Amino acid sequence: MSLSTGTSQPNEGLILSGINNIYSVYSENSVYLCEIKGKKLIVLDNVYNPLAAGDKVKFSVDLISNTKGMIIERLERQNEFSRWNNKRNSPQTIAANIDYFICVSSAGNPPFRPRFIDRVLVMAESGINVLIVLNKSDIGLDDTTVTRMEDYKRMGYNYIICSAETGENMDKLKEIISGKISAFVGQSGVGKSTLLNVLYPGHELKTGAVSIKHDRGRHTTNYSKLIFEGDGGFIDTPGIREIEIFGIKPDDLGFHFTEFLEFSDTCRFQPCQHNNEPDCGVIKAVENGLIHPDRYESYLRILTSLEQGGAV
Ligand SMILES: Nc1nc2c(ncn2[C@@H]2O[C@H](COP(=O)(O)OP(=O)(O)OP(=O)(O)O)[C@@H](O)[C@H]2O)c(=O)[nH]1
Ligand SMILES: [Mg+2]
Ligand SMILES: [Zn+2]
Repeated sequence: MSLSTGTSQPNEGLILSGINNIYSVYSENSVYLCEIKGKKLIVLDNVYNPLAAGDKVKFSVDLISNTKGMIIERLERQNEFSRWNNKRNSPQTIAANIDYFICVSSAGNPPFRPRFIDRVLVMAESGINVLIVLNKSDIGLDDTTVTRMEDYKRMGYNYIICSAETGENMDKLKEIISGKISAFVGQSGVGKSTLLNVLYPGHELKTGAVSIKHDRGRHTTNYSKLIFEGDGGFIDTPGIREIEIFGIKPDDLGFHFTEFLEFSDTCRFQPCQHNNEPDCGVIKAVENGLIHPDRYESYLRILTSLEQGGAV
């Protein structure tokens, strides 16, 4: 047998983070800095940044340094949360193989944006548990915000209203995610890193004032990072301005709005895009106050983008 390659037999590892195509790969209590062999993983043609925090990979260790390696293959994902990256014109996976997707929003500063949550819910695969977190409750909640959260609950999504600042309901959040791998995702400034610093002290994740970030369009957290904690772990991610939807046919979009389902059966046309069609059960439900008009507006906006964008 030849040992001339200078690398180990392939090991299995877990991607903790990736910056400029250098990935931190965790395996058996060590972390290796790895590149992708040949710059492109065969199964993942045309995908910008084909690896995300939480991905499982096969990699070989460079036997001379014993700290570096080459990623050979990405192993099958149990689930993933991805969006379309307009700048790169390609899908971008934000986190993979997660138990809980924590969609973080804030009661204010930056303003509560249910449309962002709607887009997250459309993109979240059925295999992912989504928890909606409304942070910064100490700022004060208006009635419409609370109503929206109750509306999500009726659709089958759980939510927690909390404050990293005062500690309100932080114990409940901790209870839900402990022992699990969770990914904290949301707009910049909603408090993802601050929440994680309260939930898991000791990692000193960087946090930053909202106003400066808004002015400069910068994010305090600048790359996704998986950190182990007890039997689980968490992924802190950089703020995202928008979730661009992709991979859904316009005819199927209605199936991703769970509260539409009980009404879409009665649409005269099947399939129905619930847009201009006569005798549409969904439009009737909106008119009768059974579907929130803002959810329907989210639906129409995404439908338009799917029809125009071609990112399907
Ligand atoms: N009033 C109030 N402010 C909070 C709360 N949680 C976080 N903040 C503040 O909000 C600002 C942004 O917090 P970060 O944790 O940096 O936000 P982030 O979501 O991680 O932002 P990015 O890393 O840019 O995506 C900081 O000034 C925090 O102190 C809260 O519960 N209440
Ligand atoms: Mg952050
Ligand atoms: Zn319809």
